[in-house]
Amino acid sequence: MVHSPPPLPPGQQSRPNLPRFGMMTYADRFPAKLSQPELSVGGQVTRAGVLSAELGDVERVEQTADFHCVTSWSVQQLRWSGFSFAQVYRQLIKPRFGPFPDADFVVIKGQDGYRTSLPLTDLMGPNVLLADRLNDEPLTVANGAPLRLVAPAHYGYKSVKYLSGMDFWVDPFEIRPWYLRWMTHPRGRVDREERGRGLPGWALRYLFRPSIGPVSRLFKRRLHDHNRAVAKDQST
Ligand SMILES: Nc1nc2c(c(=O)[nH]1)N[C@H]1C(S)=C(S)[C@@H](COP(=O)(O)O)O[C@H]1N2
Ligand SMILES: [Mo]
Repeated sequence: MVHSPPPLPPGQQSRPNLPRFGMMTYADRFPAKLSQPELSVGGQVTRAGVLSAELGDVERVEQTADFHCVTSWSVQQLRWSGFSFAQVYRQLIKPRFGPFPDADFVVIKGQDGYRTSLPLTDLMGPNVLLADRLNDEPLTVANGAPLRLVAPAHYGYKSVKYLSGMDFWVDPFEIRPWYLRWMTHPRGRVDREERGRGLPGWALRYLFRPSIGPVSRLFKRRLHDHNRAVAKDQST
C-alpha cells in the first residue's frame, strides 16, 4: 500500500533531500568516533555510565516520517531505522543508570558540542528514535553518523546528530545564552509552531527563511573540505 505523506505543517516548504544543516558555529565540527555508537548517561542518576554494544540488544524498528527544520524547509517521507528511545530508556537507561524519578529535563548532546533539551515526556513519544540508518543506508557524516536522535514531531534542532550523551535533571535550566533564547523553544513542537520564544511562530518563519541558502551552502562546503582532508589522511 502506498501512503501519501501528511500535509505540510503551517509555514513549511518541501525540498527533495536532507541537506547537511544546523547552527553556523557547527558547520566545521565533525564526529571523532564513527564506528560503534557510544551514549553516555549522566546528570541526576544513581550511577553514570556509557551504553555502547548493549544497544544491539534492543529491538530494531523502522519508521517513515517527515522532517521539519525551524527555518521552514521540510523533507517528506524519510525512512529511518534504529531503536525506539522509549524502549532504550525502559530496557537500558532506567535499570542501569537509574535517573532520579523526577528527572524529566533531558539535555541531549552531540560529539560536535551541540546541545539541546527536551522534556523526558516528549522523548518518550511513539516515534522518537535513536537512528543509525536513513533510507536503507547507514547514516553518513552529513546526516549524523554514527547515531542521531530523530524526533519528527519536533523541529529539527531537537534531532541531535552525532549523538554522544544524555543527561537527566530534576530542575530545567537554560541551555542557550540569553541572546539566543528567542530562536529556541523548550519543546519545539511542530504542530503548535513552537519555533522560538517572544515572537509568534509565523513571524519567525519569515525571519529564518533567508538563512536557508547561505547556511546549507556553508555546511556543504565544510563537509566537502572535511571529506577531502579525511581522504588525504588515508592516502598518506
Ligand atoms: N550535533 C548536531 N545536531 C544537530 C545540529 C547540529 O548543528 N549539530 N543541527 C540541528 C538542526 S538546526 C537541524 S535542522 C538538523 C539538520 O539535520 P541534517 O543535517 O541531517 O539535515 O540537525 C539538528 N541537529
Ligand atoms: Mo534546523
